[in-house]
Amino acid sequence: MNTFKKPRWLIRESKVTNENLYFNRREFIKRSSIYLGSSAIAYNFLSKDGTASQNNINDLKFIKNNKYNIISEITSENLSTKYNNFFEFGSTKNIWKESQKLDTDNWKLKITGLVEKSMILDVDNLINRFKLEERIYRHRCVEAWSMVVPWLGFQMSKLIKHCNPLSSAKYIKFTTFYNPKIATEQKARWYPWPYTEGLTIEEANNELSFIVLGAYGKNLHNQFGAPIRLHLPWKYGFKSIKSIVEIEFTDKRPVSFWENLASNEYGFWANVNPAVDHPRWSQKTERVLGGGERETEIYNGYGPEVSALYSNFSSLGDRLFR
Ligand SMILES: Nc1nc2c(c(=O)[nH]1)N[C@H]1C(S)=C(S)[C@@H](COP(=O)(O)O)O[C@H]1N2
Ligand SMILES: [Mo]
Repeated sequence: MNTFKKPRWLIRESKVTNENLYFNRREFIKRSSIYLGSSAIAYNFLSKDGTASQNNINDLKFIKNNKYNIISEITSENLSTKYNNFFEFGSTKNIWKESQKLDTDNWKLKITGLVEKSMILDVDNLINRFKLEERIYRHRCVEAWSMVVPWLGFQMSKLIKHCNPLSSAKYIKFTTFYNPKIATEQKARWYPWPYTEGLTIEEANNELSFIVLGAYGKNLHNQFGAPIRLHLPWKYGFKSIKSIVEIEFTDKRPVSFWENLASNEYGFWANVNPAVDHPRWSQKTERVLGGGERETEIYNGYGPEVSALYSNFSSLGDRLFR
């Protein structure tokens, strides 16, 4: 069992309320610089070895969204950035050095498919338009390990609105970059590269669906899926696709990378549920990065936010959770 211990700095920050979300421009600049300062204090003590060998890691401005701060210990940056799944760079957890080869400068995000007008956005566009907030989310990998990360980003619903999807758009398909020259695992022909993922429009518009551009107060580490990834805390980790180059609105349900490889093990929905085992292992508990074990919760503990999405889906049975 996990003992829920609040880090000291979180208790201090908890004085800050949700009002901070409703700010005017001047207040934003003033407050965000305060957070910038405090984040530097908070995360530097968590990370013992420097990040000097990693690309382009700079502090970012953001506001805290305390609505989603879970009462649990944040995984130290040193652990969460050294234990990653990013199969483009290798099939072990130790890909952080390999992933530094990814050049994230001048990254373009294409918006395509069933939208009023296709668009190309860049990272600065996104940050300037949508502003960054910090959300501390639980992450539960289908392999039964978990972590807690302070992500920086914005609610996906804001981006969807900006894209003006047509009413015929029912799903969103996300695609990761394809560049076998630097991501050498992409030379393996038996994988259906590039990595893709999908959501229904309703799921993508849920308040929890988060476009991530940073973590631990800084812009995103390459191994976390720089410069743009998703985080969907109620779903198994493989749905949270990294290093996104394209968001396509479509009327067909996308077939994701893992579903394509093994649809009986990794389905489209992949909602966390301790009661539905993976065909090869139990999902009842999870190994917490940094130590300990905890009981896995349905929807990874986010049922209040997301269970209504699935109230008419009982006919899917276990498919909803695999
Ligand atoms: N493009 C891409 N996205 C990906 C993956 C991947 O291999 N490639 N792995 C997924 C899996 S299985 C998990 S658990 C998370 C891991 O995220 P983390 O390395 O930030 O912990 O990313 C997901 N997104
Ligand atoms: Mo995963």
